[in-house]
Amino acid sequence: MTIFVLNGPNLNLLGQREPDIYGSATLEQIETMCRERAGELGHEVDFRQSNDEGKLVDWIQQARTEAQGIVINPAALGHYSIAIRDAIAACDVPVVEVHISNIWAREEFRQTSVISAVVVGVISGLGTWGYVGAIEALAGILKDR
Ligand code: CA2
Repeated sequence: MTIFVLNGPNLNLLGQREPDIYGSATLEQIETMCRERAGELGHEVDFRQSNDEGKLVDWIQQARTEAQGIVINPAALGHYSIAIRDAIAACDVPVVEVHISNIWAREEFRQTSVISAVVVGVISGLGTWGYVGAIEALAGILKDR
């Protein structure tokens, strides 16, 4: 079974700037962590990043037929993108929202997520471990089905 791990704008910069907020791991290292844990649980990971909102919407739509679940760090889009929210609401596979930082402990404009109400759950503030936790949760949810 395939899990899409989708990453939004600027996450390609991880590991290069703001390590105090986002840690020192690169997106490539996060991909390796996800792939390894998913493999142990019998799943494949399709790991993607885009700075383009429309591309993320396309990938969420694609997951309907090509994946069994989605882990998404929508980055800043999570705070305002109704297009991402609508795509998730229509995608028919379980979605877990991940944020590396604790969005509720940051600026007020980051404390709202417009997608949280249409995902199965949210992990925020656990650093890159949040991605691994999301993979584990999805594997459990898919097993229970
Ligand atoms: O904590 C998270 O994972 C965020 O989704 C990361 C987003 C931010 O807009 C959200 O509020 C919380 C930012 C991703 C950009 O990451 C950077 C990494 C290094 C340098 C600059 C940006």
